[in-house]
Amino acid sequence: MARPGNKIIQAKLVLLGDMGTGKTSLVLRFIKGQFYDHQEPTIGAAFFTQILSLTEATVKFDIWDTAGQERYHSLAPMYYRGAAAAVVVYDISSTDTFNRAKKWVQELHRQVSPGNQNLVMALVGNKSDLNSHREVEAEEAEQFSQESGMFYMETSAKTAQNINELFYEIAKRLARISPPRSSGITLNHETPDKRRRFCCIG
Ligand SMILES: Nc1nc2c(ncn2[C@@H]2O[C@H](COP(=O)(O)OP(=O)(O)OP(=O)(O)O)[C@@H](O)[C@H]2O)c(=O)[nH]1
Ligand SMILES: [Mg+2]
Repeated sequence: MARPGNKIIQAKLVLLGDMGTGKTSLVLRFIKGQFYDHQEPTIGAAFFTQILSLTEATVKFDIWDTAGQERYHSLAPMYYRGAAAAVVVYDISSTDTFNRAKKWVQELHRQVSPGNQNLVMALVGNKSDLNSHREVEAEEAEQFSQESGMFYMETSAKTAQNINELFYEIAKRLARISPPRSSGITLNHETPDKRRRFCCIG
């Protein structure tokens, strides 16, 4: 529930990353508190909504969970265009997925962030429970995220480690950069020349 007088922000969030890194699992853990050992690969994309209440704002997330399989790559711009937040996920036990994450970050920088300085970007090393099989050192990922204007977090959809923290951190950053309260209602529709990233109901 929104607190009286509290700012309401509607924000599109997109998850990107290689197949099998745990994007769907992260979202299901966050929204439903569930985890499946045999999560089905996503086809195209899946859509979820979730509301987070902070002291300073209520954030309504429209979450687009994209499919990591290469054959769906060409669909990705549909989901990251107009996004207020992008979460790029890799699996800490796979260097290949980290390299793929770097490619996603490059694509986001090319396609989205030049006209969108306020895009909140997170680099997520998922499957932190597989630490004994780690292939990507946290320091390397942290350094890459800093160079790329992102924040970095390691999560586990399996154990729930840092899942809520991840979405709260994004919500806090969105609240910080969202436009000041307005009296009207602006829906999150996209105009041909300028796609709005926020929706504020004062
Ligand atoms: N050990 C462990 N396994 C995980 C974790 N997160 C996801 N998995 C497993 O990894 C596999 C892939 O998870 P998904 O959530 O389907 O991955 P995805 O990134 O959505 O994959 P695509 O939809 O194909 O892009 C599943 O078998 C999950 O159970 C985690 O934090 N730890
Ligand atoms: Mg998926």
